Amino acid sequence: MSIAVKQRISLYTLAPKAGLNWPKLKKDLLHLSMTIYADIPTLNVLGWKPFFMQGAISVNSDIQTDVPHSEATPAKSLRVVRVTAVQRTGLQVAPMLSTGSDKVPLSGKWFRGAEESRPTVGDWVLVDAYTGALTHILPRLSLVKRLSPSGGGVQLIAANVDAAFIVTSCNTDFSPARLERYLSVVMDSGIEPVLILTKSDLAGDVEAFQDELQAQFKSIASFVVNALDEASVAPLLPWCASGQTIALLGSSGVGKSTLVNTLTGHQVQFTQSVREEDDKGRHTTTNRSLHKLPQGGVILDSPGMRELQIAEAEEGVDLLFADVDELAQMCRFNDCAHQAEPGCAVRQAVLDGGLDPRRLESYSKLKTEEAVNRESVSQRHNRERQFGKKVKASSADKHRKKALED
Ligand SMILES: Nc1nc2c(ncn2[C@@H]2O[C@H](COP(=O)(O)OP(=O)(O)OP(=O)(O)O)[C@@H](O)[C@H]2O)c(=O)[nH]1
Ligand SMILES: [Mg+2]
Ligand SMILES: [Zn+2]
Repeated sequence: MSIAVKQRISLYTLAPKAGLNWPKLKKDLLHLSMTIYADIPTLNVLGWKPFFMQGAISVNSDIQTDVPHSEATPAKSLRVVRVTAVQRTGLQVAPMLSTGSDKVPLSGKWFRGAEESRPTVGDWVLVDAYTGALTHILPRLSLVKRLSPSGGGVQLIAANVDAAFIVTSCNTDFSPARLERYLSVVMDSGIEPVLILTKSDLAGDVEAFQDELQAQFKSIASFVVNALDEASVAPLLPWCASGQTIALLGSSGVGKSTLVNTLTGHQVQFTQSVREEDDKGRHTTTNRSLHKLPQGGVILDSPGMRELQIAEAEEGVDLLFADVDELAQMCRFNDCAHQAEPGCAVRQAVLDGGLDPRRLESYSKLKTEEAVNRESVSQRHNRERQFGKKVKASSADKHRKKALED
């Protein structure tokens, strides 16, 4: 099948006079004349969805879907691939390019600008078939991010995720407040959350964990499993079907990589025992990576998180605490902090026994944290935007001068 509507733009001559960003426009025009090759059956195995085709069409509507990925394409062409890992020097992608490489180096421009404009694991991207360079990131269906632990901006964790397996264990790692952090981030992006408690085989009182899960998160799918045992993780298989992308999130040592190994049926990820004295893991996995599942979906392993500070996840917090949010609408003051204000419907619900004080504490904490972090991220974005404008202006100026000299 070929979708062939060639687009022509005659701005070549107008651009410099109109003060447009000439190098960028030249690059955009170049891509408009490059056919995009998307081997859909091969991409399907990696979690492709028709949604992503829209993004490809917006780059160039000339798309060839009947050329096998392994076949070489003309020099003037772009290939659709998925980012399976991000390394310091570039990306690892699948399927492999016809050059025989699965590496895509990243030029400096991809490290400038807001974090959201950089590629992350799970992204569908376009790569120049001739130079192997990354040209576009296709619009995302979802994005998991947190406040960068190094401070300031956000850190991207994964893109285009359908379901998140939020993993903790039947030991001291289990904490409803910690799970609420993960849930806020995941729900903010419209990703389906699934709570998984591992190490059921090691726990003295599994029922106590099960009861607590039910009491705190009854509307969210949850499972208590032995991650080492295939039969025990079988209830997770409905999320692993073709076209699905699952992200594993949780602290170090909870068994994320163990789940990858059991679900894929292969020892694809290295695992390591936890410290006996406090159940803490040894940060065994250090890179995010994508793995194919026998059921047709793909699963993303990631390093255990020391801390998940939320940012830009206001909607997620409101969704997770929809009951508290609803009560808050009934408070006398619309900026009620639910502390000591008169007419506070939220505190009243706690007094009446209708709202768990722990949930109120968690809600208030996450709301405040999210607002503070969102503000700091937005200030950083503004600074970067200003800086970007300055760089662009000086580069456009240089090109204008050069055009006059020519
Ligand atoms: N008995 C038992 N051991 C488990 C279970 N899940 C994980 N383990 C063990 O716990 C240890 C840590 O598991 P990993 O899979 O490496 O943990 P991880 O979450 O990937 O940790 P990081 O890579 O550090 O983030 C390993 O020794 C696993 O064999 C389980 O359900 N039962
Ligand atoms: Mg691991
Ligand atoms: Zn109130």
